[in-house]
Amino acid sequence: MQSVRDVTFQLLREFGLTTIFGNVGSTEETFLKNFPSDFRYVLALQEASVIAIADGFAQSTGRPALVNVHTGAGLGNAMGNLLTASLNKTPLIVTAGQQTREMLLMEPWLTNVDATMFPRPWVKWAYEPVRAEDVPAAFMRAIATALQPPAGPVFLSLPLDDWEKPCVGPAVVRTVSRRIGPDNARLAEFAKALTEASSPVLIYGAAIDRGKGWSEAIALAEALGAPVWAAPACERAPFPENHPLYSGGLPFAIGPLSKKLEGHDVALVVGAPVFRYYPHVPGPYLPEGMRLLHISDDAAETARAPVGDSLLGDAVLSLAALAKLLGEPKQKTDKAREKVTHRVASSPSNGAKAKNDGLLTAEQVFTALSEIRPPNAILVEESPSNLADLHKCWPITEPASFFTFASGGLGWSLPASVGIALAERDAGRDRPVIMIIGDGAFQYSVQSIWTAAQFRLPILIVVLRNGEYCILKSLAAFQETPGVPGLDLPDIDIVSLAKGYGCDAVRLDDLEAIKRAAAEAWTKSKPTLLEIPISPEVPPLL
Ligand SMILES: Cc1ncc(C[n+]2csc(CCOP(=O)(O)OP(=O)(O)O)c2C)c(N)n1
Ligand SMILES: [Mg+2]
Repeated sequence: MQSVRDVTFQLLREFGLTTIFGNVGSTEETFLKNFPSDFRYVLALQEASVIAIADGFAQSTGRPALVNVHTGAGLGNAMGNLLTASLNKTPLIVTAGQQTREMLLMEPWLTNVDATMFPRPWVKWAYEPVRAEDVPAAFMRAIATALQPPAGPVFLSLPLDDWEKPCVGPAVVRTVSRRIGPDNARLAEFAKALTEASSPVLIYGAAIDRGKGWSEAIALAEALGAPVWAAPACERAPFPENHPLYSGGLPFAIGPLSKKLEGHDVALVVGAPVFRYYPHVPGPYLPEGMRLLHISDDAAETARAPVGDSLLGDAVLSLAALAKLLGEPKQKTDKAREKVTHRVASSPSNGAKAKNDGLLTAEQVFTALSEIRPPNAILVEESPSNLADLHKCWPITEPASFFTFASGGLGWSLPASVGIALAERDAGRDRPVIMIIGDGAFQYSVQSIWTAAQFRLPILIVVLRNGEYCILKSLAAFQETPGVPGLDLPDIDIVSLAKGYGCDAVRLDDLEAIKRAAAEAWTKSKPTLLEIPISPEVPPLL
């Protein structure tokens, strides 16, 4: 007779879930016992890193990823990045060990009390099997749930004494659809509204890049001749940023966003929330007289939109179907193109430093790095106060080349870059990965660079050291809250931290040296960190 472990591992093989991202404890050792040689264990030293490495890996492979953390405490450490994975719509099968069933009633050490409540509301489904022999089928249901739209994390709590129990195999293997087709009648209404619009505008979201839909997104934009904005705080780039119809990223505040859409009568949002706002800047949601159409496969997202009419459906299927309904490109292409606000081309770096304090600015650093970046480089970002400069200096021109977090919770991007680099290597693509991060953000999941070093991943990590939580100073000015403590970060030796975890690391304040070090980083078989002191100047928030 097979064991629960045998049947479960066989099911995992069927789904290619042979990499387990984890941090182990006694409640997980029974699951990992005699770890099969065709499986790979990716150890991260803290669970925030475990989840985000898995998230980056899943996004990069386009497939679900399997996570194993240590009962309640490990899940607790994982929660911030679990929230982010949920908003990123990443299918993660998150598992944690549970104490022995026989002792659960009296709650010994390591009991995950109310295990299925703990990860909510950031998982689509949480379950602790009622019987040991239900474990394999629970995995099957977890995989199906994580993959079905909207994709997202699920959680299984697995008592440590289940794995040796007898189990009848093999587990039933099922497949599920990952895309919901749009309703044709509703789609025809949307197409009519777009055709009749005198000046339509498109707002594209991360679901387009997740669904590998750049060509469909371009085809619709060109068929309409409409300008394209990236949705506010978009976690992936949905459209080539060097395309003549690209207008930039929308601001994440109510009033300023609606101002940007002025002059248009119909807006179509595809694959993003309406809208991802952050600071409260009052104003109308939309300019006077505008009709908003919204396409998403997430019914919660379409339900909570404050304005507009929605269509439930996969972003890319809907784009393709709409382009078909619209037919040949319209004459107004040229007119619409004239309206597109072309972004300022970044000026080449000249080696000069900012005048005021002798330190480089983030913009100078980004411009210099952009000059030497390979065209297929992947940019992973978590640099709050410098994001606008980064987008300006570093247009994304290829799909799946920009990743950041959909949540606002720091500590995701550094470990995510590790998962992305691992997936790149697995796939034999080996696209160079550059990770740009603030000195504050770097600290949240810093342990993940050890995993990068252990797996010999040649990630270039650029830490912009302004010695502060700059964006929070901008917010304090914006919110008129002077005197907030805890916004300065003196005395952190980032180079030593990186070396301590096994990375190459150096502090540089000269643009030519930065370019040389960056170009060299991608030729190595280990991560390289550049600590770059930058001006602590605090820019306005919006
Ligand atoms: C988990 C988490 N804790 C705290 C915050 C609040 N927060 C937002 S931005 C920020 C500072 C980021 O500092 P840094 O990375 O140095 O970037 P800078 O603003 O200096 O560019 C903090 C602490 C957060 N977003 N997420
Ligand atoms: Mg900082």
